[in-house]
Amino acid sequence: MAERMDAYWMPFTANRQFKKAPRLLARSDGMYYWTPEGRQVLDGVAGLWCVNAGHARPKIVQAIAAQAAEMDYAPPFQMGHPKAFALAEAVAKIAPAGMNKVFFTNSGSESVETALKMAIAYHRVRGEASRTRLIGRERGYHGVNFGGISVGGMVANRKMFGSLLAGVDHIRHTHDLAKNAFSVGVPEHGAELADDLERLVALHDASTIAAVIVEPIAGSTGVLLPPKGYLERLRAICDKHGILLIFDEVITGFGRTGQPFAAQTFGVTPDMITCAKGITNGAVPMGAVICKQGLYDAFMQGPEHLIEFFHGYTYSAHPLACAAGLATLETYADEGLLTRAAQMQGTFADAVHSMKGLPNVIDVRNFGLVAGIELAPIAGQPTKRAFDVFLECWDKGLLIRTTGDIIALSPPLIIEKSHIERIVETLAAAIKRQA
Ligand code: PXG
Repeated sequence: MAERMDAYWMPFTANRQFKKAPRLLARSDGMYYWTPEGRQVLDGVAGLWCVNAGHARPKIVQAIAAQAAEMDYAPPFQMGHPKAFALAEAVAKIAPAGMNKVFFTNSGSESVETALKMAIAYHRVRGEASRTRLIGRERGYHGVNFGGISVGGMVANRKMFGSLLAGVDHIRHTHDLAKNAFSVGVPEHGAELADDLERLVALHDASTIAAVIVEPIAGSTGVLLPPKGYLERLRAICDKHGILLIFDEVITGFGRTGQPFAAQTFGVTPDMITCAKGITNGAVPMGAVICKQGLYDAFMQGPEHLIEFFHGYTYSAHPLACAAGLATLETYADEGLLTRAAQMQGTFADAVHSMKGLPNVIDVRNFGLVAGIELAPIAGQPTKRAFDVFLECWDKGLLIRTTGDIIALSPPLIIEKSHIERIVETLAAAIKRQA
């Protein structure tokens, strides 16, 4: 096995450790994966926050197969195909009111780059070319491209890669265990952290700032929830200073929080939403930027024969992705999955909060069908305790995700109570074993 694994340089993986003891997945259906040996593994993380309708859904499988046979590829520049328009319309229909323009990409990272470029260009086409500064947040994750890691706030993702984008700054993150540990749903304390944006406006001047990008719920950095009132306050400050607000909904989009988008769940409408993952149920790579009519209109000036936005990808609105996306949105609608997290969140919250009191558990937090369980690190060996829990769960037939010493759960939205019970039983036993 070892030689045959040599060629593949695996992403975000401890390659040498993995290749010594590989963890392989070979098949998937519904709530489960199976290993090549046929061992069943319960999916506690919807693949990687993307398989919201569960695996191998027939409608999606058939749509992809049929599209591959009918038309494999169509160029997206100066050409179009019907499913691209249909999917854009379907996405706009479930997006927050007024957000009705959809630009397609192939991943969350590309959606972020697209949104950041749109923001800077938007100000320029309106005659405010000095607004080029981008503001992110500490502990933010916005994918791995240069714009995304520049506005992102994960040191390991940034420190190796030189000087990044110029003209970026960060507001403080909202994670405060001293005040908010074991909150059920959004935490009480910390709305005032949004005022940190006023500090950066005072430092840089609003006339230099194009946009602020935040995740409504930060996923990759360990399920960091927005304090009550925080997102509203951020919106108000952006409005006051003419700054665009971008919600990175790559993980919160498509039902994770109990509404199609977290913007709707939290009642705060940004100027742009970046999304990916759940748009195709993870079955074909795809991302999108959803924006307000006014933002699009600002570009639709000048001679009609000229390209308005010099940006796009060879695979923007790929026919297979569009077919998968349409079938995915139909599946979500048929089964009420975009609001199912709201129905299941009470059961899920009770189950995950039952882990309070287990050894080394210093926080449990939840919203919709997302939970974070934070463990005290082993002295001198950060990340090890959580990763050992991950390995133990894998051995016992449960897939979870860890970041630092935080365990994240984000199961498919089709989850039933019995799956929730099995996830929590397996995880609790693994946490106890690592004590
Ligand atoms: N923004 C956010 C908020 C994300 O969560 C991306 C952008 C980038 O998407 P792509 O498709 O380029 O990977 C993400 C991706 C984890 C984990 O462990 C989460 C992501 C990726 C890898 C791991 O939580 N989210």
